[in-house]
Amino acid sequence: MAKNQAPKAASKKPALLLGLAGLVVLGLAATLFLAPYFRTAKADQPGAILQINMSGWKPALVRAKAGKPVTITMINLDNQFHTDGGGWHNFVVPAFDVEEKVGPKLTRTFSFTPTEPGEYLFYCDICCGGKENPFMRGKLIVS
Ligand SMILES: [Cu+2]
Repeated sequence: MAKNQAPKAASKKPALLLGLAGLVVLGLAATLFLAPYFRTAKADQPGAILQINMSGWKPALVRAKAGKPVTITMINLDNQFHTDGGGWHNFVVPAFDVEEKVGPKLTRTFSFTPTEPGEYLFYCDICCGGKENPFMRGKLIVS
């Protein structure tokens, strides 16, 4: 005598929609949070935005013109809890007497003027073996 009842599929719909909305919100939040970490400099601009952390420079290339100021923005992604260097990094170019430091989780912008065309090494010598560590090195191309 039992009546056939229609399955209660309709009642599951609101939960599914709520779940999807939650995923969309999480996706947006993640995108906003991560955006600065994927921002990189254009290769042809007279300067560079460089991210630095324990795994190295990104990008590890700076282009400049001889006799023209080049502006570097260093974004330090490391925090102060790194045992090696306390999360500090620096940007060193001995050829042009440049040595600029950036503290943990901070951004630092500075300029210098390369005087001679050529390819030069830049590096961080605060952490992780410094200049001897290939990850702490980058190339400065002056044309
Ligand atoms: Cu470093």
